[in-house]
Amino acid sequence: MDKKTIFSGVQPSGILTIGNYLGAIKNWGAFQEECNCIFCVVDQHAITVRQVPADLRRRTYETLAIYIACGIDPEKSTLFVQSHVSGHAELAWALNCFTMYGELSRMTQFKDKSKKNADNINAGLFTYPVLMASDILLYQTDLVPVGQDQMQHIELARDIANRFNTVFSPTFTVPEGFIPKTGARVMSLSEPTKKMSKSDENVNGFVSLLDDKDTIIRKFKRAVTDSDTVVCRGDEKYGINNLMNIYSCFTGKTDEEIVREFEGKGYGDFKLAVGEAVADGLAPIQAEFNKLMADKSYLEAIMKNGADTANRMAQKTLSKVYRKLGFVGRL
Ligand code: AQP
Repeated sequence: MDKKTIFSGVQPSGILTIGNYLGAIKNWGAFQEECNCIFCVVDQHAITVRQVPADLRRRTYETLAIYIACGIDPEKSTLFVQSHVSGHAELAWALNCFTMYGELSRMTQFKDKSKKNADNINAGLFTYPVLMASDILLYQTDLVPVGQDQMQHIELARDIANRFNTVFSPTFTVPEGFIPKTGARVMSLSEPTKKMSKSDENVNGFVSLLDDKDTIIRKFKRAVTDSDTVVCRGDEKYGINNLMNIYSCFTGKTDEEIVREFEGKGYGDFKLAVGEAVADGLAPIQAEFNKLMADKSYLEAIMKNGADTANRMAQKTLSKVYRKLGFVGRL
């Protein structure tokens, strides 16, 4: 049987958070042995929001180093930078013509980001899901491991693929989303009804994968909770529910075990324990990250090899699409 193809990516729009880690990257490694894995640093998505060019460049390297530090093996997976493979933008143009204005208007992320960036509601922000569909469909992807917030975009990618396949003939594999059981939606520490985001202006809302131990513990100590004192889940206990999810992801403990562990103790003890578990969990990733960042030429060799491999796969799909659309092939 053919190996399944897995595709996913993260925008280098900030330093990656434990949300990006638990919702996405942490789950990618498990596919490497059995599947054809393609992981991309999606820099073209990042410019839908204004970026400082030097920061974007640095974060592109950092994001690639984080992928590897989190266990993605460049010998087993294809790792590359989106803007190095022109097929993403090219397919996006074609797929724009198979995506409806109404569909894009319903995207929750577009609505949220339009509110956050009211002075820059550009067309790229609106058509972002089409570029994402292109990322996925270009590689005939079977499975896309992402956090909960991206499921709406995956649904749209499926609709676009089905539409194109129906208008012409089967061209694209129709992808499925893969959401982890825990960690699919890590919430902000300062506003626990809102998802944790790397571009949050409030740095206390997120824990970055590169935060040092003191910073991590301080951020958890300040985490917004409720006025109850018992460590257990509750419908309105958004902050504690979130901390229990994070603690469970980093320690592997069940809810029952967590409740038992903190019986008779207060929120203060719990927050400290969560901070310590996260800091300990991130320490080996940070050590590996620092080593990788000291060897830029190694990262560049991975980017180059990855782009060559990805480009070969991308061109196959793109030429199929162009032929079906009726474009005269380049002579
Ligand atoms: N809070 C989260 N909990 C679980 N998963 C999350 N992801 C993002 N936030 C959480 C998952 O991380 C992957 C990469 O996301 P992205 O960078 O492509 O875009 P995003 O979803 O918009 O992530 P951010 O951190 O919120 O970025 P900014 O601030 O730039 O918009 C995806 O799989 C996503 O589901």
